[in-house]
Amino acid sequence: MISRRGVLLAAGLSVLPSVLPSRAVAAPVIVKPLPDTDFIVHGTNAETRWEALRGTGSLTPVPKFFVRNHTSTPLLDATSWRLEIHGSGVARPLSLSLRDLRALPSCSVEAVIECAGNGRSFFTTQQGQTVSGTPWKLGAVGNARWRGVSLGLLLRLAGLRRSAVDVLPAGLDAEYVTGGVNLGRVRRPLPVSKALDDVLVAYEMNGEPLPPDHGFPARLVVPGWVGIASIKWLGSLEVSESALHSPWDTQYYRLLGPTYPADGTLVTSQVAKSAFELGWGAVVPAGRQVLTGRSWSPGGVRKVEVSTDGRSWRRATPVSRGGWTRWQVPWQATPGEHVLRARVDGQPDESPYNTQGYLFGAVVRHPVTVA
Ligand SMILES: Nc1nc2c(c(=O)[nH]1)N[C@H]1C(S)=C(S)[C@@H](COP(=O)(O)O)O[C@H]1N2
Ligand SMILES: [Mo]
Repeated sequence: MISRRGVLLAAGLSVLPSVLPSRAVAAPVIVKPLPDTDFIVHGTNAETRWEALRGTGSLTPVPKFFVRNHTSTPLLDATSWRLEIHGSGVARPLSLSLRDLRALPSCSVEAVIECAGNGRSFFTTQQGQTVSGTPWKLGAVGNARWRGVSLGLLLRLAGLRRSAVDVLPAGLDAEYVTGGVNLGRVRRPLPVSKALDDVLVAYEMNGEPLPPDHGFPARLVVPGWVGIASIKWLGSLEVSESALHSPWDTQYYRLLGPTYPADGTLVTSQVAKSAFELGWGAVVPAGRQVLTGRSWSPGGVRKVEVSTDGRSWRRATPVSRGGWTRWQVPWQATPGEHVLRARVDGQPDESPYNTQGYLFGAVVRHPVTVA
């Protein structure tokens, strides 16, 4: 990528500090390294390779955690950063520094963040349907321990009014321009009921300060809801007595298509999924193997089953629980082509079609070669 400085230099202009944006400096789209062994890159986004999770614990190591950026990761200055809480729904607007935020009582939660479009490519490869959006396999998901301040506490400190209905968190990354239209800051409304339930303004991920790609210095973590709810690089929270909207709840993140109402159905919770810790089309040695994988569901994981023969199902043994459940199952692998399947309570064989390919929840048929 050519930096802004590079563009200006190429145009023969001198670069004065005053022409550079004060809040963010030019940076690559994603700051952290994206080794091919750990990631599949899709434009400004990178999904985790499932085989890269084998042998790791329940928490996704931060260097392997998927990144979904509408534009690029901003490098924000922690000392000048502020979180503004304002709007008709609060009696005492607040402007908090990172130090203020860190001085408040904190709590932590282990939670999965998963893109609404995770698994989208299977609408096409498994169901023969055409959908728009990033063709993720199953790697647009990660599980971390997040620490921060309860959003409910912040809203109460700001004098939340009983009449407040919606909260609109907005990011400090660049405005999102698509198809020649500027949609403004990445932002998406959240009803006050969810905001008061289990939402966190997080400044730590797996015990370390949030890294730039995952929202430094603070992001929202909205457990159980699609990833877009967990706004990164949080700069403001508008609280309102009337409904708030943005293109991220009116245009995107709606289920649209023949079986949905004309203006679509809003996407909020995720759906259950399962994945093997194996590459797509992996080559597995013949003989006694242990298949490992993970299942996750906003409703919790009870029973996980695996099929290795295209017909019958066996119970997998849970290895650990938490944001997701790790499991394993023995397999006597015989040479040839095989299709592995894993399913968690009630995972269907087919996902309802929607034009933007959200919420793929069907059992994925995972091809492997035993050699
Ligand atoms: N400000 C901002 N917040 C954002 C995004 C973004 O582009 N900008 N992407 C959202 C989407 S679509 C997802 S799936 C998650 C991804 O979080 P991660 O990159 O930390 O994995 O962040 C969400 N929060
Ligand atoms: Mo997403």
